[in-house]
Amino acid sequence: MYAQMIKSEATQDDPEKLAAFQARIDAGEKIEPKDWMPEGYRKTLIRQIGQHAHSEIVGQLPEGNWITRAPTLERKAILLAKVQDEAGHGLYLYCAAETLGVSRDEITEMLLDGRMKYSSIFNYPTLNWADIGAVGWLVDGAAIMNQVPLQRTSFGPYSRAMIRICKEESFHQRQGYDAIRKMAEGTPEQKKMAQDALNRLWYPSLMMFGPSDKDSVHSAQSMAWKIKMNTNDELRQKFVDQTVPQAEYLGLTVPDPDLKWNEERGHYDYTDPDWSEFFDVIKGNGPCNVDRLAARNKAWDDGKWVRDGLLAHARKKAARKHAAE
Ligand code: FAQ
Repeated sequence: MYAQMIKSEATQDDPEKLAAFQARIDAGEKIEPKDWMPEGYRKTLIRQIGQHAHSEIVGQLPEGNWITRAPTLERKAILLAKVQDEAGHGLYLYCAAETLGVSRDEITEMLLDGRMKYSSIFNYPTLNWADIGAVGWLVDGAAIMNQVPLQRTSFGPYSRAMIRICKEESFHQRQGYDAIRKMAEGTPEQKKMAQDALNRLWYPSLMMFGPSDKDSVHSAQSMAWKIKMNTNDELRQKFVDQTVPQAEYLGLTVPDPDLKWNEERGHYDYTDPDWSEFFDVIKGNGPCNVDRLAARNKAWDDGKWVRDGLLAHARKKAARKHAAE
């Protein structure tokens, strides 16, 4: 419904303004919040930035789950820092979305009542410590692959948020690779856990890039507006090409019997994820959708007294200032 709203409002824009706007995009200019923009551009950005922000926040849950059970003090400190970074990324992105005229409360409520999405990956559970390594390696690895090009996205505040986020994401990916390497080089039981984590998280990680290009409803317009810089399949292929040698280095096997290097294409041929599973997960039927939304709703409800207190304080301060003028 939200997507339909975007399309119908996009058609109401003045053709001359639309052409001038497109010329700015084509010339590589950044669009800033006070510039004229088509309604569809604004709404598409709110959808994508909002979904991205929600992913950072919901993404804290599967990893936060393991902070108290990290195997060493050092791993605990690293994981704690990483999970805090994700909260920071969410905040940068909510701020970027706010410049488009939507409040943080509004888009949070759209997440909480299911009108807005977050990344499908966070609807899969983290069952053991090897999963935490695999999340850093694969999930942050996929996130970086998607986010590095977004540093060049056409909307200024989103682009600037992505530059800061990418610096931290590369540390996240490395800490994950280091954790999974330790498991892969450990006892036979630890190596088995690392392989099992890769088996379960490989296809959900490929799903992070979105549906295949033929089923992607937003890619063409988003790429014309340079909101997105690549298609979903282009980035998925880059991720596969980068990750397979990393798995080989670890002595782990990617769970795809048809995976093979294609000399002619200069890329790996690989098997697509089960797209019916992907669409089912984004409809709310993944293994953890209910738990994730329940946890976010509880946090929102539990924090109401803090928000109310801060608002009351701000109102009182404004009233005092007004009275003194
Ligand atoms: N999950 O037409 P397209 C992170 C939806 S990184 C859920 O191709 P689009 C870091 C899509 O919204 C993860 N829904 O859509 C971290 C649309 O539905 P709608 C977050 C998905 O927008 C690591 C429909 O399918 N990163 O969190 C997914 O052009 C570790 C049709 O799809 C970003 O969000 C999905 N995977 O392309 C944090 C990056 N894929 O809205 C903690 C920015 C598609 O019409 C721990 N986002 N859908 O109802 C993007 O680049 C794009 O939005 C895509 C999707 C590529 C995700």
